[in-house]
Amino acid sequence: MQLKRAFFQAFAWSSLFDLVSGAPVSSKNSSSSQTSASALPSVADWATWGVAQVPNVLNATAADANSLAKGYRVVKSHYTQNGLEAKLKLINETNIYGYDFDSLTLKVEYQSDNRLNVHIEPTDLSDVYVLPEHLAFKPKAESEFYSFSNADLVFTYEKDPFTFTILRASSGEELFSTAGNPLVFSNQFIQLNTSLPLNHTITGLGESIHGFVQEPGSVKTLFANDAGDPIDGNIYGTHPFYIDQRYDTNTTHGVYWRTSAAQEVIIEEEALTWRALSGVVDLYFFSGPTVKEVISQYVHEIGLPGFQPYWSLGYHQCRWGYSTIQELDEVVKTFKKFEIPLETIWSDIDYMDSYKDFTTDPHRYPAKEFKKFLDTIHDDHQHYVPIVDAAIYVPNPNNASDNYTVFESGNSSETFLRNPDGSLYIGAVWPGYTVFPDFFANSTQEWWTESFAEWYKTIEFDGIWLDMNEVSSFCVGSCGSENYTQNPVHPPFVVGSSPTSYPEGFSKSNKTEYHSIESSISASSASVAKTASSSSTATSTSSATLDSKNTLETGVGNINYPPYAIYNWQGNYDIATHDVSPNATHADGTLEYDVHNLYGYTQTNATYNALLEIQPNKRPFIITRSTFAGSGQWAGHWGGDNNADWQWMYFSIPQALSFGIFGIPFFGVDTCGFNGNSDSELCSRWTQLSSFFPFYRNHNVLGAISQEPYVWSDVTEAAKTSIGIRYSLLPYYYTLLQEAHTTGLPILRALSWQFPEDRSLRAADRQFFVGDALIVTPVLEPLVDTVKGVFPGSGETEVYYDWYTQEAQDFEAGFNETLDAPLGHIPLHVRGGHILPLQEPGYTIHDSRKNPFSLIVALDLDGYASGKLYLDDGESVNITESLYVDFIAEGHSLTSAAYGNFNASQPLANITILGVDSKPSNVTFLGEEIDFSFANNTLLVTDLEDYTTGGAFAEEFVLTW
Ligand code: MIG
Repeated sequence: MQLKRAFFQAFAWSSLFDLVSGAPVSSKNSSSSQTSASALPSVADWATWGVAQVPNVLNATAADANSLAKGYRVVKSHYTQNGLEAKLKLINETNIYGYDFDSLTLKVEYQSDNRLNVHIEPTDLSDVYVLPEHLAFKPKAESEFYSFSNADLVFTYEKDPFTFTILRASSGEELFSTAGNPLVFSNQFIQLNTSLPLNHTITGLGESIHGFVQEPGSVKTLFANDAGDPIDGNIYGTHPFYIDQRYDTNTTHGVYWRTSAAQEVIIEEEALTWRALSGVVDLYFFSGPTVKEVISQYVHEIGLPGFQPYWSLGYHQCRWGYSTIQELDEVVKTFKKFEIPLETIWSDIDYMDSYKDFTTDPHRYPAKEFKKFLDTIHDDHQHYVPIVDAAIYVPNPNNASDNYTVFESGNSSETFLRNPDGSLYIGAVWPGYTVFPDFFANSTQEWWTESFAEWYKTIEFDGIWLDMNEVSSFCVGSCGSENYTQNPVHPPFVVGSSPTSYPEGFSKSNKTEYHSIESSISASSASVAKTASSSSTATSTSSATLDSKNTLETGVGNINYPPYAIYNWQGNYDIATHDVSPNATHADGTLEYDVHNLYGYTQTNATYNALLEIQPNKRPFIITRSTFAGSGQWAGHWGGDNNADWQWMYFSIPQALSFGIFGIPFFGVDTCGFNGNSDSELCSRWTQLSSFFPFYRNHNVLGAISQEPYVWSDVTEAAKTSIGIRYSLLPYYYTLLQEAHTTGLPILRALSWQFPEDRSLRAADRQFFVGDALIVTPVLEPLVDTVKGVFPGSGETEVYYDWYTQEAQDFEAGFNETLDAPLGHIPLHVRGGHILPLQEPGYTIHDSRKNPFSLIVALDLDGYASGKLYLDDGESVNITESLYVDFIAEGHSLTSAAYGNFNASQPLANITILGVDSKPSNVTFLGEEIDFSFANNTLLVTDLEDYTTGGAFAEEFVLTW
């Protein structure tokens, strides 16, 4: 942990809060009941910031469990039909961060040739939370008896003290070994420590903003948290899974700890320490041996990604601050005016009546006009997705006109989280005092479904955006319990002031504008500096006055202040800051402490079920903020509150690659940046980068200057170019969506997955592949017109073609090439050996799907290429009609073979073949000689429509040259 960096981020974080505080709310953005926070009863300071903790990793004098604990010894063991079972006995009580369990049960299960489970739990389970199977899939043995002969993973152990090692049978290599380190297992602290080889390559472990590889020195906190994308801090989701790519043996394995506990992982030069604050040890090892196999093996076990509807691949526009339905309508019209494709228009919390879920503001978004608007966009084959927050407003019981049926019906069917004494847990979010749906309670699904169904009668949404589901609460504890009759209160800060920050290159690229706003910029940096120094004083004062709340307790332990303080990226590091507190209690008695990381996950599941109920044969489209292992089954994810700065644009790449690992391939970030003002250069580059991400949405914070692609002419042009490329690639993207859904393979792929033998690519995260065929090399910095990129194997085994010129590039393997990249141009290359199915772009996905197909065949150095296409109606859940097409080019001929019953009636227009040695003497299609053109080793045939009137792929075809 780099202390300096941590402090810097604490400043950034508090300055962010500063952005939304202090200034009066502009009338444009305020809702009827919103006013300055100071005028209303609000929550006390402690209830906002929590109680100061010293995170263990920042405490130089903290006890080191690894050197103090004595561990366990094996007292009894026996083999089972697919592994081993043993009793472990505590050697000596040390009770460092919790009360040690005296007796443990170890179960080792060989589940398949490539999967092994190590499960350790206290023999007496009375004070332990064991994650039930109905909440998160528990990988199962493939058969009752395991033959062991083909196992690639082997479990070995030492008895006294107990340590264990996982070996790879084929190489004898140690993949995971606790040798030399005691197992620590207490009621509030579990620790495993494995050795790692020097120069290891660890990826995964989310969610946080970081470079792709988790380098030594990283502390990863796994605790769902509403924090605006601090570098290395814990943010919205939790993914207790890592991949260990070994270059010496060219093999890769993965490790998953199936737990919902708060965790911390510390990565060092030669070790990885994994800590959890509750639960049991339930480790799964996946043997790969390739990275892609590891990902696929893991994702199969946590739940394959849901199949997104075809239209989800279109361009999405969103912002916080579309304050009226007229404004929303204007945005849609302006897109059309500028001929920029718009598939989906989104609403942030602006549409709500005083921020209450399932309502619309009667003045700014009157239901009648809202409906008219939705009818129009639906007629135009466009889509609408509104935000839904997790918290539910609690009306003032003393004010009869303050009624809110969503609360009343939820409350009467007991669907909300409670305090330990059984009263409602009342926190605070945008609407004021709020309660939180308890997705463990029996009646919650029905109430949640009903709330959506009822609302759908007036607002015909096409998908749902789930926010604030970490679950976020602006105060510590049940702060509203005593005073919720004083509602409405609002967040302890006021929203809506205009950011005065701009991206790094702005002062140079926008000299005139910069000079005219310079004074406000320097004023804002002065205020940031002030916040910084005051918060540093605050930090030291509070740690000096820190009371010793983090004490040991027996039973379930000290829930609110666990003895081991994790490095939680929030004010005072308190785990109750800015989210529902650990002692909030679920209907079945489960404490939020044990399942905090599952809140968004269970809510996403319930939302998926609700949408299916409303439209049983339409694939639910959900984007959710908080995710857990398996959330991909129901939703995609966006990268949260990033900043309109160049580095956050870069971070979107490793974040996307990581979410591919986590089984959530449908990922994208707030294009052009959320916090702060964007500018035309950043927005142009970002719009082009995001056009290659599965989820492509522009989103902006309240108060920031507009950043729709029509705002700056440079961006308009850049957007048209790259949206055009994306839409022409839709059949390729849709095929990748289907592949992700059926195999778990990510859509965006790291260079190190595509070329696993090349160590120089281990951390490459400024470029990425889309599927296997395309490599994107975006500009990630201001004021440049070139970009560097690597093209693995080039000139040796590989050839890459420039997308725009279609010419084979004279690149050199292992060399950092400099590519031309003037503003508005994003370098894109096709890797030889692949065939891309394309379709002529239209304004919407619906229009695009009506246009003719075409193919790009990029031959490899041996004149070979292959590719595939998947098609269906794009929205059914139960798919009864589908089409699979395989393409192969070799020996101067291209064949297509289709099977399936989906009728893709659009004809084939063109075929382009890249890398043809010399001009052919003739070209035939379906046996007939046809016209062609040839230049720069590219063969182009056009006007194939007449031959394919029954549909491009209805008949198998052969093209020869
Ligand atoms: O506390 O709904 O990440 O995308 O614009 C802020 C307002 C709440 C956080 C989301 C962001 C959204 C914002 N929300």
